[in-house]
Amino acid sequence: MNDLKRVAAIHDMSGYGKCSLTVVIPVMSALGIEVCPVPTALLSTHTAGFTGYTFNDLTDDMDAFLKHWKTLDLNIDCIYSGFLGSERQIDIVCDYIDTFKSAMVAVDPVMGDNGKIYATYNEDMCRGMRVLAGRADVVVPNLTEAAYILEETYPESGTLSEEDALKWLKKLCDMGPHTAVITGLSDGDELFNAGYEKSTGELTISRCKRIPGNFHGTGDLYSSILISGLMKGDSLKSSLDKATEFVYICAKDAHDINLPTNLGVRFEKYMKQLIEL
Ligand code: PXL
Repeated sequence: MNDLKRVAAIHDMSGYGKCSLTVVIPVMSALGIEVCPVPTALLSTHTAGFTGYTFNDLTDDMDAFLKHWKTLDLNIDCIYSGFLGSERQIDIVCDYIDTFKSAMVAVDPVMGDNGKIYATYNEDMCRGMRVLAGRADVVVPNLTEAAYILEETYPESGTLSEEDALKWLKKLCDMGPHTAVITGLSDGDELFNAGYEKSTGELTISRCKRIPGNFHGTGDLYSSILISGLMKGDSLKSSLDKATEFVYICAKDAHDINLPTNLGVRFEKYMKQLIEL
């Protein structure tokens, strides 16, 4: 019997500066998930902290992948979307959701960071992302993305109290998802990730020591571990804890060796630990 869970991973492929598929594929595979990539765009590097990168939009291929997959006897357990390259891609992700009706839909609404939207995003895409987040079962924004989705003001403090995080998480779930997680909140010298499930109505918090620096690709790393856990039936608390701990290990490593933040973290060195967490 094939008991591997299978994810359609809808993210870009950036050649250098680890993020998206170069994180999603190794990390989810290590955690025992079969990854079927649906590349949204092909870039020479990611867009944060590099200039002059190439960007090849793969919207037509995403459509063609789905057309072909529809002809196969293909079961998808989870549709997991991340960085999208155009407004039409948001509609295509919705077509995947309509096709693989029993799949869990996990949306990491990769739109921005530190209160700012990424260079490749525009207002129409933000509107589309709101619609897509509403169709998700699980949504995993950082604070910037949560603010855009909820049309809330990005807090000047760059974070939320646990009490406000709960309010925002409930609002995210009011849009459709049964589970919402806001990543990268902070509280003094601690970082926390906050989760909420409609079914229990409880706030779930995972904490670690805050490492200075905003390391690229850690959002993709976090979501990939969290979603792998949820796909395997682990609890929200255990999935949040595992993702928080592993991202901490990788961020600490990057900080300790002064790795430039645009290069992504060295998760490769800690894969064994990831599996054993
Ligand atoms: O990790 C988020 C991300 C993914 N893909 C591309 C990006 C970014 C963030 O900048 O540029 C291409």
